[in-house]
Amino acid sequence: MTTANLQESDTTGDPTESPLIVIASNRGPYSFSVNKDGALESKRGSGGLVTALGALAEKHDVLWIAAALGKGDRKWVEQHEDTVQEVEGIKLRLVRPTARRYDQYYNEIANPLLWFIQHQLWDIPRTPSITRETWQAWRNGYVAVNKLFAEVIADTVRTATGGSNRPVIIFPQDYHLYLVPRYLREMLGRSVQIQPFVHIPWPGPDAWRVLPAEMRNAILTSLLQSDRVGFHTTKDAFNFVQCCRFYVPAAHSRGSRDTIYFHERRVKAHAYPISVDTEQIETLVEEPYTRMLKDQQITFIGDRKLILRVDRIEPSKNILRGLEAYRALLERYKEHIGKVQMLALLVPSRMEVDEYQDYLQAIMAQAGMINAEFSDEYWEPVRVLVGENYHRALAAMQLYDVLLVNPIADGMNLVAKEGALVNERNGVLVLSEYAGAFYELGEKALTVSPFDVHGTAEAIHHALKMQPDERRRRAEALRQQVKNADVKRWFYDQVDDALRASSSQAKKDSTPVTPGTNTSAES
Ligand code: GDG
Repeated sequence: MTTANLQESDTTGDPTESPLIVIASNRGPYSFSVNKDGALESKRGSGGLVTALGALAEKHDVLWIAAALGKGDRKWVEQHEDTVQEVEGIKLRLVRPTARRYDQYYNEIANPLLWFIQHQLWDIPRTPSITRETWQAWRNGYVAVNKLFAEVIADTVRTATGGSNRPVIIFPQDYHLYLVPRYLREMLGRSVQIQPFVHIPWPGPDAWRVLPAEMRNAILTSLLQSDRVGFHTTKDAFNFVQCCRFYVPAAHSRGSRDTIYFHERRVKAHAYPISVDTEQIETLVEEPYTRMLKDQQITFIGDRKLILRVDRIEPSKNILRGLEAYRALLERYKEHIGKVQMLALLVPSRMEVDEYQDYLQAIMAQAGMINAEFSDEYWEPVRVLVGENYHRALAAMQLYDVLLVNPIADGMNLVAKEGALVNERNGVLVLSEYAGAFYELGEKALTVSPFDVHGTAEAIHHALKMQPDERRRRAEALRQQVKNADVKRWFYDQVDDALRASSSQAKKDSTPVTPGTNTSAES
């Protein structure tokens, strides 16, 4: 859908009003810091979600609500006295929980518990261990911060609509904000569309058994206060339906794979596969800085074949088994020795957490061992670059012969899509069947089980030996797939569905209710 028809859509009781779209996420599109003159400077944020929504919010009437993360953010909020401000075209308001509550919500519940459950990263005999502190963090941190988010969203919506009939669609993003739908419904009633999107995998009921029933039910029944819940794949949506059926007594699916009936309301679980901003990426690769980095990399690679990976330093990305597979490749197929170059571009993430530090140390040790075993005076088989540089990642993505994307679990994995879009060497994608991207790109990639180190080594070998015609055919098909469904489509498909539901809700509200009428938002 385009902006034009977004504004023309016949939506609620007052179709002349364009919708108010509210995005709520933990991390905002900008962060603020105090420069040496004491003034506040804004910096565009990083991460998949911001990459996806950033450009869109600049072009459309979107209001974004996020948490104030650092000192600069808090100063920005103080300066603006909790009002909405426009920053480089984005209307922004920041939520300000206390540092203690934020720490409990983010560092004790969202990341160590929910992320680990949804990526199934447990070492079950030892972790997780839900202690009294975890319960305190749940109640005083996660629940409280979600409630605060809902209060700020409700207040902002009331101010922005001024009691008019303007359609309001609220998109709470990701696992940090699972309880927002429940509180928003209590505060704003059924007049708004609430449509959360879950960016990470949603596993089936068994994975959720590690979460105590009170927490699990709070999450599920809150999401069931939404009008619709968005996921990357139909598998995630199906798993959500199964979890609700299994754990929530009042939830029924009536045989459906994508719908839950909860207290006579219908809640849809729908797949909206996220993608990349193709226009923005095509501009970035043309920038002189990216070109300069690309030239440097061309010199570094020489006439070797490039095996690339680009990831946050994150156990779910399966970087260690990727290195093991590379070692297995060099051991089994000696013909590649000296003829290939592995480049791992790793972006620091959650480095204050012990497990993440240990994981980086293990990666460096593993890479070091491969280099110790196979290098010669002219060749270093693995180069690991740790640091944040998106331009460098885009430069390398243009040059790979093989892109290795082998996560244990991944909501989507935008690197697979960016690589497909910008690569200039008809590179082959070696893709885990547990990345969300598998459902769109799997047929044109070489797919692997992330646990199968031998199979991954074989796939890399196959990719390196693939005939030029087949490489071209696959690369072209991948590129087309990404071009045909970019991030705008992801966003507008959700807006479209929400507007339709909003319109049908408005019609129902204006129809006298007779006993036995189905009160669902969609029929
Ligand atoms: C979560 C889900 C889902 C690379 N180097 C740098 C940098 N990048 C870019 C990548 C890519 C993005 O960051 C990372 O996105 P991913 O999708 O790979 O992974 P997550 O960060 O785990 O994102 C994921 C996503 O949300 C969207 O829903 O796909 O499954 O886990 O675009 O190229 N970005 C910056 N500096 C770098 O050095 N800023």
